[in-house]
Amino acid sequence: MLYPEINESRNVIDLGGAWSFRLDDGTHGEGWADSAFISEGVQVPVPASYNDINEDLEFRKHCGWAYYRRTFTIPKNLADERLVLRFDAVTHYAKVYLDGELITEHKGGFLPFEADVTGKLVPGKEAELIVAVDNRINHSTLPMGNEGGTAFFGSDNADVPSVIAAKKWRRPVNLPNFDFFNYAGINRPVRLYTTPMSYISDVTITTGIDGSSGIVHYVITTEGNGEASIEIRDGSGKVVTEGKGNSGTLHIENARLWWPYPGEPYLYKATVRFGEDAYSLDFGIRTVKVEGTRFLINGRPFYFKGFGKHEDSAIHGRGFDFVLDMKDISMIHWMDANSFRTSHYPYAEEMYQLCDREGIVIIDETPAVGMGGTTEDIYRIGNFRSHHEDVIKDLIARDKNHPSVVMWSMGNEPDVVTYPDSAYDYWHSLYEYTKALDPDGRPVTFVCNQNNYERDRITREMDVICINRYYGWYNLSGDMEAAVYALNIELDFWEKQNKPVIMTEYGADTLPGFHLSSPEMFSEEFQVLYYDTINKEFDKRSFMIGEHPWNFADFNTIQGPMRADGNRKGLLTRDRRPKMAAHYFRKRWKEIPNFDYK
Ligand code: BDP
Repeated sequence: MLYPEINESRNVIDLGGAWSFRLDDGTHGEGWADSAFISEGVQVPVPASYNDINEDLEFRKHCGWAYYRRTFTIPKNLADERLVLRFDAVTHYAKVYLDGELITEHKGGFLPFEADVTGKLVPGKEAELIVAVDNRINHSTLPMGNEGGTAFFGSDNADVPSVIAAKKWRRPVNLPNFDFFNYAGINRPVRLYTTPMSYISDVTITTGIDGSSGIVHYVITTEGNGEASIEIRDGSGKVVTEGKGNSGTLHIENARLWWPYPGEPYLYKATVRFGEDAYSLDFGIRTVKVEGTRFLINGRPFYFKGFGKHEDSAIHGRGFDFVLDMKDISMIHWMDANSFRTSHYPYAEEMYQLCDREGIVIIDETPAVGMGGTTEDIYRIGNFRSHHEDVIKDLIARDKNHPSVVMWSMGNEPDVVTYPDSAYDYWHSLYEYTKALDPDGRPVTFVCNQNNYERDRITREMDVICINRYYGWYNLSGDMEAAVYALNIELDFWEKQNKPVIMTEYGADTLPGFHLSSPEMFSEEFQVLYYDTINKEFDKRSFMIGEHPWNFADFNTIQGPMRADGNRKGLLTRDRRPKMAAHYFRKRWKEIPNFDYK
């Protein structure tokens, strides 16, 4: 799906701002949209999560539908244009009403969807837009919520009659089976864009390298009548090659490649035309390949220095925050990191555009997190397979052209139940499905939790083995000697698989300003000791091709006895101030080059 663009043939109207908003009061039920009821509510900003905008506790703990409303009039001079309403992300389920008519609905809170409203939205006449949003999570949603009242943290599942009774008695609550706050609402921009009536609906660009030439394969998908063409310019605006027709292969002599920073992340601009329509996109020439225990970018072995991240900030929640994204890029450069994983859902498209330009490598993850949370086999009882496939399809359709995206992650940490045939069949077939979809043939992985790696049959089948391990934190807590002993036993196992391994999560909760001369858990000194001890082991193993500490920054999560003011494993605080460990990594990563380290 193309990102909305303003250019010679297209217009974009931003529908952000203050919208009327009301939480469902439980009496109206699904999909109900009543202008008067919503208008009596409060004003909230779009885009943003609604949870931290208002002091009423209901905003934070709401479970169910909420309604947004605004009116607008588009200019009369758009009368001959095709009009499309685009929602970049509504979390988690959306029903959209234009002048009372349900025009589209969408499941999944982290990917865009659109509705063609040509003929429905009359230029010059006021229109009413209502968006009903459902934040409920369960065994059919991604991310997944627990059913049956199971809490993520704590010993809430104990066999205590009064607790069991209270769980049945209480109002419905969302019980995420994942460790980040279930921020909801219209989290990313809402825009109306125009195209001519005959238009470009998609562009796919993949690249290769042949000696000093860059090879560019393109496919232009169109609707209506016209001739398709493409023109490629270099950074100075000079046309370097062009082609005619809906698909083809072009060559760029002496091509400049896209390299991760501090290499040059060189971008070319492709301008595609079809009839009256035009669309431009930046792309990079680069290749990605796994060979033995190496991850090759442009044929050279790359070492991942970076983080698991979140889209999370004070007040905005998970709402699109461009200022924060830019700050994060700056902090990534400051720490000499070169990559991150979009744990645990696809991020806003603007972040990928920034990473293309800034030379930051992305492992792009779906929202398949929290799969489990039941003593039963989730693959047999859950109803999520087709949704998972849709999400992968839409993710690749959205992000396929970004040079920064080098690998797909199908999901994070399904519960330990990765051993039975049902789990194997699920992930194995999903891996093949994902592989077949990507025109760029990127490696595919899924991220495995701390489990019985000997019994696990899925992780070892991935192109890159991605493991989250908390030796010294959740187990062998505080005992770094024992943690390293255990880690090495496991690394010996992975060494035999002859595949590249990335530690996609490891970390320790740390309270900034809490100092100890003899490092114990939660102190800044312990966080440094923890990382320093473990990193020394990675350095000894050539198949360990990346380290992604968990997490880039502290983040908000569900309340519970294991979390005080969120998850505190950040190298940075939530407002992006460095803890001691950030300085530690900054020093370490300065010494580790992007390429040929291993
Ligand atoms: C991992 C999860 C991550 C959590 C982290 C933690 O992948 O989402 O935040 O543990 O507990 O298992 O800090």
